[in-house]
Amino acid sequence: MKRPKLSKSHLFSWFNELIFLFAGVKVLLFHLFSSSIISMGVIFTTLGFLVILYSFSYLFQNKVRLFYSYTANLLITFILIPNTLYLDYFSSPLTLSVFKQTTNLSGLGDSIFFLLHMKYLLYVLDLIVLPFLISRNTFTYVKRRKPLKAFLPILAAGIMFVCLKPLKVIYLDHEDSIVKAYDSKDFLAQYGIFGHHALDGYYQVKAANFELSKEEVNEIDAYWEGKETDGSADSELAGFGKNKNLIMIQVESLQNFVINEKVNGQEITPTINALLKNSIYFPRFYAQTIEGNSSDAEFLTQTSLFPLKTGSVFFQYPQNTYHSLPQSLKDIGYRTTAVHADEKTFWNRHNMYPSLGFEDFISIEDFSQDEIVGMGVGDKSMFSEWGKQLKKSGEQPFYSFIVTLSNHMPYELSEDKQSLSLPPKLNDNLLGSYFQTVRYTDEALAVFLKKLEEDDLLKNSIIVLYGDHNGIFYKDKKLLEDTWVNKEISFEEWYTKYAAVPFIIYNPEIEGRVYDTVGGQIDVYPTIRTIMGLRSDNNYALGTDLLSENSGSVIIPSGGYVEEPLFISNDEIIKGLTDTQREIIDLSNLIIKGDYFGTVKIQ
Ligand code: GP9
Ligand code: MN
Repeated sequence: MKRPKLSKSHLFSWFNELIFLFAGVKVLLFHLFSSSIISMGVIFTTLGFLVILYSFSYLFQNKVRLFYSYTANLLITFILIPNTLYLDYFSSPLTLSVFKQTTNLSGLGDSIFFLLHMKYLLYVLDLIVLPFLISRNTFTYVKRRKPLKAFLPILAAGIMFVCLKPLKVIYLDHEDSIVKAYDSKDFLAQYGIFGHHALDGYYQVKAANFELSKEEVNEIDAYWEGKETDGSADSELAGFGKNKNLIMIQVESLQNFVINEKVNGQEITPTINALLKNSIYFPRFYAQTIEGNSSDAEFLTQTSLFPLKTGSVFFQYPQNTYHSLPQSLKDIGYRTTAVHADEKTFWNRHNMYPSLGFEDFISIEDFSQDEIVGMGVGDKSMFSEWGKQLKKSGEQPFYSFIVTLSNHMPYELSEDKQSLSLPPKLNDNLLGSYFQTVRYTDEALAVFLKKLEEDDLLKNSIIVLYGDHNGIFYKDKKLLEDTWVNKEISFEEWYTKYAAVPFIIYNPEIEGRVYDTVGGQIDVYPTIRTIMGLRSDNNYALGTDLLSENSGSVIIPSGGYVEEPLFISNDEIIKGLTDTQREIIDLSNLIIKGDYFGTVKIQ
């Protein structure tokens, strides 16, 4: 049977659907152009948003209907094009905070022509052709007498699609949040571009609507006023670092128990052990990170505030004003640089670092990438390339904050990079692998120190080194007992000897000394502030100067590396926190959420 030929008017009755089909194709093009992942979450959420937009077209008729759909398509195009360019340039999709941090946009402005490609014409082709076709043809869609009958079920279908992924995450995967974000591309990878903007908008509005009440401001003010001022101005190291360069190295997963330890007669950390001869060394120092892992450690040491109890400060409050170590150094003329040889968008560092006061951020993209270990550039290449760069830049004094990466779970290192010969018990187990990567990072440090010495930078620099958090956890205790210490490790022993991370302050002119004082990452800024001669008339730090006699305890919040919070002092380990200790963490969360330094204490 001969099929009836589609009449022209029949064909144009599908015009409206065609407009949305084009919009869908453009989203697909966006994923191809920007090499963004197309996961099931992306497909369902994007389809859902498109269907919701489409459902509203049932409320209009004839050309008004087409006008509505055309506008929807135009809007989508306006979302896709800037995101494509921004992703190309910054490897991250646009967020509302980008518009607050205009430095990012001006960077793009200079290169906009360089970023435009002919292929992007595909984004606008339909927008050019459609008006022409619409105006040349009659289009009839008479609104149904009861438009809600079509609109409502289609809208419901759209909403259902949008909800599919969140429902799966909560009810099937039993996660407590619909999104787990480690990278600023994660919303996009999990929920597509519309989902990304919806989630970003939700978090931004939530953050913007939080305002500190008068009582809360008073409470924070009273805390600073009541806080004992750091009492170590007369410590022999107070002001020792004045006008010297500061190099702070956050070592991934470095625990204290490997220091001065040998395996099969070989030192695990020969470089660090040698440094101790000219360092003040805190072996009873603890990580206080929560859900933000490395990024929380960075936050703690640079601002002396506790991280958020849930989620990550780097993601949720990158636009705040912070009272921080880099900012204080920048204010007195230091050149401040953060170095982390992973993608710059990882943990949203590219947005957070400028707010912390870092003028430059050197990330994986800036390295030759000739040696990749685990998640990014190997520490040896990183230290060697950055070491060369430091002198070249010629600017002194500088503050260089370096975050290492190679000693990261699961501690995989190719055989040619392994220096330790391990006993059979440690071969092919987590602890043995950990020793190998710790040793690799320690050797990388030696490369860096050698370069600093050659360039005559060592004497004029204070070098600070600490571990960001544990790499071998309480849950791995059995492994340590069976393959390393050959005896049971008690809870107390674990927390006094194994859970600590090192904190070391080195300069060739310092006389080596071990401080038994208990401390934590929150104490880094106040301690370094004293050494760098940065004492100011305010005392905006929740931590304590570890050189002062007020120090000697640490609050370890739960959620990161301990199951229940701990309070550790020079002579006891207490499970759980008192109300006063909890209140300090709450106070810190208020300071962050209310942007206290940006809205109350404008500096
Ligand atoms: C990578 C580094 C990873 O950039 O932050 O460390 P983690 O946060 O997983 O501890
Ligand atoms: Mn880490």
